[in-house]
Amino acid sequence: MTEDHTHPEGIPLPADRTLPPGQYPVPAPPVMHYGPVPRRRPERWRLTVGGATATGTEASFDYDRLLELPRREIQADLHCAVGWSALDQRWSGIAARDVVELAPPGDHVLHVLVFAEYGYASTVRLEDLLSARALLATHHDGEPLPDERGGPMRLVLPHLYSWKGPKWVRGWNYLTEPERGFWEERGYHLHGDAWREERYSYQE
Ligand SMILES: Nc1nc2c(c(=O)[nH]1)N[C@H]1C(S)=C(S)[C@@H](COP(=O)(O)O)O[C@H]1N2
Ligand SMILES: [Mo]
Repeated sequence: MTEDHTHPEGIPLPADRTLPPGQYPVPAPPVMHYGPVPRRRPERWRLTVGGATATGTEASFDYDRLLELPRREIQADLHCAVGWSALDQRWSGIAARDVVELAPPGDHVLHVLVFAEYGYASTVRLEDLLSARALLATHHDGEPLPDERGGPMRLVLPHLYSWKGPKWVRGWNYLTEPERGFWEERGYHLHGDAWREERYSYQE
């Protein structure tokens, strides 16, 4: 399956690359999301971290505050659970774990519910949010994130299927019990590791 060059949108996979099981390579990631593209309102935008925080209070950051954090850049393949993978996407932004450090979780938190505009949300393990390559991206391929790609900020979690990374991200809540997000409620996997092919909830 990793060498499915027969898919109509597929391209040949370079010989030195591997993809997660059941994925086929595409030349570029198609814009894909549920619902409309939200209007950009940078002056009102905030990232809010709540739920079971260490302090018991919610923290909220405006865009300029977050941009004071060290900038990071990653190159990563984007794996959509419908089967396509787009190789070598370049993202830059800030590390999710730098924000976790500013607004840490309380005890017994193993998951977060990451939320975006219009009620989209995804369930993510705290350890995945803390991984070195988990990025709150503001730029894609050197350009500020276009609106349809999730501007001003989107979460990128390279080893998970891309539904786990909300575009138009607005924050997360720390959870002591896992709560299901938009796709997790609709039959998709709570963890969603692409390399383990954790697509569907029946595999849990
Ligand atoms: N807010 C929001 N983020 C989202 C989605 C969505 O519906 N809403 N879809 C996810 C899915 S399923 C995929 S494959 C990627 C697609 O990213 P792209 O449009 O940059 O290719 O966005 C993810 N993030
Ligand atoms: Mo997707």
